[in-house]
Amino acid sequence: MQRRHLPFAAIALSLCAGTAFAQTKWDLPAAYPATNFHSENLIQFAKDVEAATAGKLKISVHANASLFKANEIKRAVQGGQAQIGEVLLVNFENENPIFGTDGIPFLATSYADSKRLYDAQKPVLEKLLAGQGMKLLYAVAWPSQGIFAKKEINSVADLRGIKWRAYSPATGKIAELIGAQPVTIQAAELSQALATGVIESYMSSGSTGYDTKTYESLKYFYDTQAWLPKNAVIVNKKAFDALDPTTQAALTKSASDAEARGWKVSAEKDVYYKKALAEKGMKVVTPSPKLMQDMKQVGGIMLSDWQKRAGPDGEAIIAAYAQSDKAATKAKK
Ligand code: PCA
Repeated sequence: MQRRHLPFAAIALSLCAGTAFAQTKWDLPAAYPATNFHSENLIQFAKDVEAATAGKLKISVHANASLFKANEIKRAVQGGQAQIGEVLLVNFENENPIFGTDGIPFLATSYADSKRLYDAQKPVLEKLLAGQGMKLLYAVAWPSQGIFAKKEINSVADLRGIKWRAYSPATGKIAELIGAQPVTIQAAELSQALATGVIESYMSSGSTGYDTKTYESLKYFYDTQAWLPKNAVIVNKKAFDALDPTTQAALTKSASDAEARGWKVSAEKDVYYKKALAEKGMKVVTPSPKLMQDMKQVGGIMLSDWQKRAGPDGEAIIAAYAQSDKAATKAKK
């Protein structure tokens, strides 16, 4: 008679598991070190989600490109190998120029402007990601991008021929325009590339300069404040849709909290890391007018090139951004 009873027991167990104990586990690959402020924010986000869902949704953060490399994370989320992930949007500009909106030099150089640019970009970005079976949960800007260099630089001519680390199509394009030699290296491999002399210069934030101990290899940081690229946390649409509405709401609420917290921390860290780099012996320099003029010229070329590639969607973003600038200026008066 045992054989007749067993199935009932199995059904009872699975019913039980299906209600009170159902836990969904998600993996969240990320590309930056666990101590980076984006990663710390992700960990707080995961904690918030777990608390808000009473343990129903558990997100494990895999920092430092330990699960997928920076450039593989987006595809992993799209294909469902990871349910959720953090990507550097500008890394995907070759796929669609819209991803590169926040990598155009001197289009948005402050946190306030970057936030407005994000607001302008968001509807297009959401549509683009939706078409790829994904959903944007939140995005946070990196601190502004400056130039790390081995030697003193007074104009872009001083960068000619040097080995230049690129992390995105746009940072590779800058190298091309200034006559440097681009080598694409993601943050997880940057320390090694610096230590072995594979690269002599690059543009990034003080945050990455600090994370990678750039001060051990390069002496200068030119604070050009050229742009603020964003990390975005994206989720696979099917994985999201499989959650019950309460869990979905808890996830999006925690995401919007993480976004607000992230932008605030980023701005604080922008100041903190420049000081920290100086304390580690780096020269944190205000660029010469000539260097700024040269870099802005590069930015101008890149903006018009981007506008050509980005078409009507790009136009809509630039128009919305300009419109919000007028509104912001008016509000100040
Ligand atoms: N750090 C990342 C991207 C932008 C930034 O500030 C990096 O250098 O890879």
